[in-house]
Amino acid sequence: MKLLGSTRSPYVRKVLVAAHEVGLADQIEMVAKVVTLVDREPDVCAANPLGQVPALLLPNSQTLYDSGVICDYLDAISTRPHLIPDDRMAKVEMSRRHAEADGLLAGFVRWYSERRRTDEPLSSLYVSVSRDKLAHVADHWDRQAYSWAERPIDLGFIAIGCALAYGDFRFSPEDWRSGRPALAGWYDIISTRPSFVATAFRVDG
Ligand SMILES: N[C@@H](CCC(=O)N[C@@H](CS)C(=O)NCC(=O)O)C(=O)O
Repeated sequence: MKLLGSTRSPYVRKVLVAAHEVGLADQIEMVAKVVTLVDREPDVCAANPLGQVPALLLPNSQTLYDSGVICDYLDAISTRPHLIPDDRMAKVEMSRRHAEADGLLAGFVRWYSERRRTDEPLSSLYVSVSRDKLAHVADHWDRQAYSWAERPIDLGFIAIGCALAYGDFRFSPEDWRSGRPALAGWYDIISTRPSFVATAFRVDG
């Protein structure tokens, strides 16, 4: 399987962490593709009509996207304990955490592009709204994180770990840990798992 993606994309990292956790990382070859909303890439656009990474090319020429669908697929073909619960209500609860993390990531990615824009100065309203969203989501997680360490890893926890890691990678001055000891303590545990260590963000791919 070929994964079109970049080592600086949090969505790609989510897929890679999931692949490690379900024992399929060695079956995935990463093909480096860096894209942004305004920097399109022909191979990525050919694989995914949205022009986004990650996109997974399967040996039968099928292509899968987005990151959640790819994780679903990897979970389905794995013989290891699953990242997506079989129990329907447990799956709903997991999907909510996944959606929160993906929502925060979407905000981060937009905020990062806004910060890099050179044609006009950064909008202070835009920054304050983005900062506010980060605070609300991180506070919400901090209220629950004291019990997370005892729970098995799943796709929702992987997504939250990747979102916080992206906060460190691109927004370290925002210091999401400050005043959130439960969340920081939980992140210290999840981020030392081999799957997270093996997939650290890098700016060279
Ligand atoms: N919902 C998508 C989001 C993926 C995404 O936004 N990827 C970014 C890179 S981190 C991208 O490809 N941006 C280019 C674009 O949006 O056109 C997923 O979960 O895979």
